[in-house]
Amino acid sequence: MSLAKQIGAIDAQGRAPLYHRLQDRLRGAIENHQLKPLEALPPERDLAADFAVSRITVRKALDGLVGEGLLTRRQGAGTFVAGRVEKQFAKLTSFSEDMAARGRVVRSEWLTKAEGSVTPDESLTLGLSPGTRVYRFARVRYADDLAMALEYSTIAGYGLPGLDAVDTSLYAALEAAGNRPVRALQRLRAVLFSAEQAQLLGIEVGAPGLFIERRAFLEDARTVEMTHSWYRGDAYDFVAELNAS
Ligand code: 16G
Repeated sequence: MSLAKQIGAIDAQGRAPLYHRLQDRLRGAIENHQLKPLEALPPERDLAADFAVSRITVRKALDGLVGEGLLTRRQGAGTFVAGRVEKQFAKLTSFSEDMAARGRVVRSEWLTKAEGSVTPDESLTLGLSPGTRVYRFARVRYADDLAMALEYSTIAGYGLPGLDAVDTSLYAALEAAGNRPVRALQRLRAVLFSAEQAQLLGIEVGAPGLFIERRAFLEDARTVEMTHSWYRGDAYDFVAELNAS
């Protein structure tokens, strides 16, 4: 069955531009699960024929939904309904592991990859003496082609053999160096994205997000990592199991 038959044609009376009306129709179908998480959309030319619009109109509607985080594009595979990520809040996992577990392709855009001396703030958090060497990593983190989070990490100098040890995964590099954290403290709060952050994530200024601070420790209780993460609010559900005692 054609998608237009399944979810309804574009609102013919609407005054909004055509691509907007198509975007609204598809958004509605995603929200009421007529289009299910991870389901593939038909190719753009089929959608154009099906909804009797141009391919440019389809492209603009899909671009809008990719920007909203409701669709993702996978190179060579097409366009899919995004699955919100459910993240176990009580598990000490890495972004790369979380995404790989969902079959999503991880990539990072580097903003900073630098070596330096600990700042007074970092020295208090990491418990390092002034002047100690640290590594700083700032990244925009992507799953498939969707920007999911901004992360700013400071790693105690002893944790890594050097800057270049970190490729896509910080935790893989820490693990290879025998310094993967085994315990962490996290604090989370709701935020609205600033103009600069929104631009990096390709979302609207003032969109809701989750700010998470992580302090992670080694077996011997030394703090090895301090990370500030800003996760998109529309892409994540944090899930935790609670016990009565
Ligand atoms: C997660 C962690 C972050 C850690 C990163 C390592 C949260 C809120 N944050 O995003 O603290 O540095 O994973 O990921 O879970 P990587 O190994 O893929 O670089």
